[in-house]
Amino acid sequence: MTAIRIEQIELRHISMPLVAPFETSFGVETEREGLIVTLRGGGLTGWGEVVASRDPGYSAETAKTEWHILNDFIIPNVLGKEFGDVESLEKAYDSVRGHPMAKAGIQAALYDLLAKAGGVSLQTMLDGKGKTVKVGVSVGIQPTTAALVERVGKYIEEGYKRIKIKIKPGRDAQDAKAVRAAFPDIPLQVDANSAYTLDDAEMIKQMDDLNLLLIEQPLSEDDIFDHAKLQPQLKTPICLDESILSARHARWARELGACKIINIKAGRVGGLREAIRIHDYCAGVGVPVWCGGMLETGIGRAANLALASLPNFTLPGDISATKRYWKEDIVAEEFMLNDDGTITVPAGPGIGVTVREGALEKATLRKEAYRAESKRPIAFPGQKKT
Ligand code: OSB
Ligand code: MG
Repeated sequence: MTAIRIEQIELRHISMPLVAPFETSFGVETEREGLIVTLRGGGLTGWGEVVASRDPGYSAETAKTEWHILNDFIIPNVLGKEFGDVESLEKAYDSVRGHPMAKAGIQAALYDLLAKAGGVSLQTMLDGKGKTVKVGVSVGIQPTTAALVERVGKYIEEGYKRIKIKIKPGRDAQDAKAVRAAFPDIPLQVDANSAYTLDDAEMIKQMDDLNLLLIEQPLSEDDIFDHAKLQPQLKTPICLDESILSARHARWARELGACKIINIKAGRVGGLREAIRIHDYCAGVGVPVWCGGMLETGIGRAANLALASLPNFTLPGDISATKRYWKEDIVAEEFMLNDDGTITVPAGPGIGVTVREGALEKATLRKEAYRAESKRPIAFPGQKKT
C-alpha cells in the first residue's frame, strides 16, 4: 500500500438535532454533539467521526476533551507525516493515554483515505463479507411504560427484527416485562448503561425469565470484577459495553467470566483496528460480538456497517436507518432498512458515502484547519464560538 502524506487536517465540532430525544440511565440527548475529522493528502479526502458527545455521561470523554486531545497532542504528531497503514498512525499517538474516541476518529479518517487510495471499499479493506448486515434498534427510555410499548410496536412495524430498550433503576423490570408481554417472540435485549451495583442483583434477576438475548452493562463502566460476580447468578448472558476498552479487557472479561457477549464500538476502544483485534480474539474463544452505536452521523454509520460485516458479528448491531436519528444527515446517502431487517453495507471506495458540505457547515459549531506547511492552526473565516 502506498503511503500518503497528511497535508491538511480539519476538525469540526458539530451539533445535530435528533428526530426525538434519546434518554438513557445517564441522561437525555436532544442534540447530538461530536467531532468530524477530515484528513487530506495525495489529492484524496478521508472522513472520521469522534463519537464523544456534549456530556461525560457514557464515558469520561466529551466533544471538547477530544478536541483538546486532538488539537494539542494527536494532530501535531500526525500532520505532515506519511502513513501507509493504520498501525503506524497508532504508533504516532502512542504516548497519549486514554481518549479512545479522539484516536478512533482520526484513525477512521485514515482508513477512509487509505481505502480510497487503494480503490477499495472500507468493507474490503477490513476483510468484511456480505452485502448486508443484521441490525436492530435501540429505544430510549420513554415517558411511560405504555408509551414505550407503543414506540417499540412502531419500530417493529417499520421492520426492525431486534429491539433493545434502555433501562434505569425504577424503569426496568416493569418496562422489560411489558415489552416482552406485548411482543412475546421479538428478539429483545436491555441496556442499563452502568446504572446498578451488585446490591441490585435481586432486581436484575427479575428480568432473567424474559428470554432476553442479553443484559448490557448493568454495573459500573470501570468494573469487570463485579460483573464476574453477577454473571454466574444469571441465566441471561451479560454483554459488556462501557467496560471493554481494548482487546486486553476483552480477555480479562472472558477469563474472569464477567460476560458471555461483547458489544464492539470502534470509538470506545480507540479505533477500528482495536475493534478488529477484539473481534478476532472473541472469534478465537467463541464469544459472540455485535456492533454497538453512538447515534452516529452517516460518516460513522458507514464505517460501522463495514465493521459489522466481519464474520464474528453474529448478533444484530445497533445500526438503524438514517431516519431513526436525523431529519437531515450530513451524508447524501440515506441508510434504509431492508425487508429482512438488514442494512446494506456501502460498496463504494472508502466509507462509500458522500459528505454534504452544506449540511456539515450548518451543523458546525466550531472548526479549525491545520496545514502541514505552517504546522499552525489556521482558523476558518466566520468561525463560531462554542
Ligand atoms: O450504550 O449503546 C449504548 C447511544 C449513545 C450512547 C450509548 C449507547 C447508545 C445506544 C444507541 O444505545 C445506539 C444507536 O446508535 O442507535
Ligand atoms: Mg450500551
